[in-house]
Amino acid sequence: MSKNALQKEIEAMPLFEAFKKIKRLRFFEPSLGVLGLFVVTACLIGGFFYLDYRDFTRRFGLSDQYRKFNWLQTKGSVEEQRVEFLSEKGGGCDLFGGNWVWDESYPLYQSKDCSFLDEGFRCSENGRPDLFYTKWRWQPKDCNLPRFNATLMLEKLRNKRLVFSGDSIGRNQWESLLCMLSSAVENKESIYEVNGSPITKHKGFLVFKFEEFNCTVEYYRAPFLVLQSSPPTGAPQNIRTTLKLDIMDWNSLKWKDADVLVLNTGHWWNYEKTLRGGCYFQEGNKVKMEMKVEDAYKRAIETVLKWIRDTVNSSKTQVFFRTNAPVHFRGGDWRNGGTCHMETLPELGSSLVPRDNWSQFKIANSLLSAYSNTSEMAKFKVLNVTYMTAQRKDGHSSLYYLGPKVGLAPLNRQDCSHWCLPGVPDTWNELLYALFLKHEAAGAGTWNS
Ligand SMILES: *[C@@H]1O[C@H](CO)[C@@H](O)[C@H](O)[C@H]1NC(C)=O
Ligand SMILES: *[C@@H]1O[C@H](CO)[C@@H](O)[C@H](O)[C@H]1NC(C)=O
Ligand SMILES: *[C@@H]1O[C@H](CO)[C@@H](O)[C@H](O)[C@H]1NC(C)=O
Ligand SMILES: *[C@@H]1O[C@H](CO)[C@@H](O)[C@H](O)[C@H]1NC(C)=O
Ligand SMILES: *[C@@H]1O[C@H](CO)[C@@H](O)[C@H](O)[C@H]1NC(C)=O
Ligand SMILES: CC(=O)N[C@H]1CO[C@H](CO)[C@@H](O)[C@@H]1O
Repeated sequence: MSKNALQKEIEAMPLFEAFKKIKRLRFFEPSLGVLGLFVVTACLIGGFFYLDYRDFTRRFGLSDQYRKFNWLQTKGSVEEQRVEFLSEKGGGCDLFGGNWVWDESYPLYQSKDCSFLDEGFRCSENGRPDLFYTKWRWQPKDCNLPRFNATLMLEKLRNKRLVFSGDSIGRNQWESLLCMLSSAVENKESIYEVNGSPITKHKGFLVFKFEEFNCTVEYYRAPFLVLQSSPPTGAPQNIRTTLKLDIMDWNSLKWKDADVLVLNTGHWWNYEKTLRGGCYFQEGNKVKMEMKVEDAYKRAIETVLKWIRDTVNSSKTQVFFRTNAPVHFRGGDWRNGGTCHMETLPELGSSLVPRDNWSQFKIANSLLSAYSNTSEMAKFKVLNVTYMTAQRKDGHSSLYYLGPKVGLAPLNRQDCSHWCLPGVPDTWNELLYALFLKHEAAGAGTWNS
């Protein structure tokens, strides 16, 4: 997108027009201009809040909910009946079925207090005006999650390695956890990348050390988890690279000895990011020219699951496979003007996983359920965030990913796949925290929770 086109886009916005007019006014008549700016700003801000609030109460019958809540309080509330997940009785609870509930005590941190965030996730600092998206807590239906305690988690991670491997949504979650954990560390200088690499736009891997606790929280970029490399010699010219569906990414050598490992893959398994760019699929020595993306995706997940079974020492390593986080482009996708910038509230009633990549969700889901069921594979846990996350169309970076200096992104170039921080990935980490503590309490090596 050229600068001119961007400029045009911005000029198309009435809000900017208004500000420009005010600026001109100010040029001629300073005091009147300042007053005008003040009044208009006040009206705009007031308007945002008024509209949001009305929308909010109307759509979700908040007043009704409060009444219900009061009634429940006097009759012995549902909250009280729920067991604590970490208690002995909480063991069988499904953490992934539940609701988003409004909670004034959120978010868990502020982005301005956390230096471990890509600019692209700092939505509020980049001009996102609403904050509702930071205020939702996940409430499982049958039990209560423990409140996140960064100190406790760091103590449990002492002398350990926690590794995230996957695509940029995995990076999103990793940065969220860095912020959540660092909120408990007074001396921020004591948290650093071991090779001195900067966090922004860095490819490859990053290893952050929490010195006081001698633990590292690491991220490896591996959008496919399996190996992407040169094609075999003699392959046709249009093949630039191949994905070896039966071989893990080379970095997996570094993942397998982690104490906690969180894997994800999904967003890159589409035509655009593979075949279109000359990246074909390979099994053994053979390039499978005809293989469809979905079949390749299935093969790759199988390879990952077999690697967990055969290579990872489950007495040492807790493995989590995070399911895909749905995207929320309304009326298109990232190339052709799909939007999500008007979404300020979750879809509380239902969990609509978008049709788009439904087949992909189904593939991962059926494989993961089948494998996680068999006793020999009870070596990993599914972080089953797809359904809960599908409700959070309000949580994306949308127009607010370019940094405070550049300003808003053009309306037709929105990011409705990554997530603002603080925000939705914090919740994935609260679930990770709960499962991690449960496992620690049970004694390492057992998944009998
Ligand atoms: C968090 O955990 C630490 C270490 O176990 C403990 O001392 C502290 O009281 C906990 N904080 C809260 C708010 O529970
Ligand atoms: C720090 O943790 C690593 C494992 O990540 C361990 O090998 C090492 O011995 C620990 N160092 C100290 C001083 O405990
Ligand atoms: C697996 O990890 C445990 C705990 O760290 C260790 O005692 C055991 O020797 C490891 N097993 C193998 C085969 O490496
Ligand atoms: C994830 O949760 C959904 C909804 O509760 C369920 O239908 C699905 O089978 C679960 N998937 C896995 C892999 O556990
Ligand atoms: C997993 O096991 C449960 C009970 O053990 C069974 O009800 C369920 O159908 C199984 N799921 C799959 C996908 O095999
Ligand atoms: C939005 C998105 O990623 N859509 C993809 C879903 O999967 C199909 C088939 O794999 C692709 O063609 C779409 O591009």
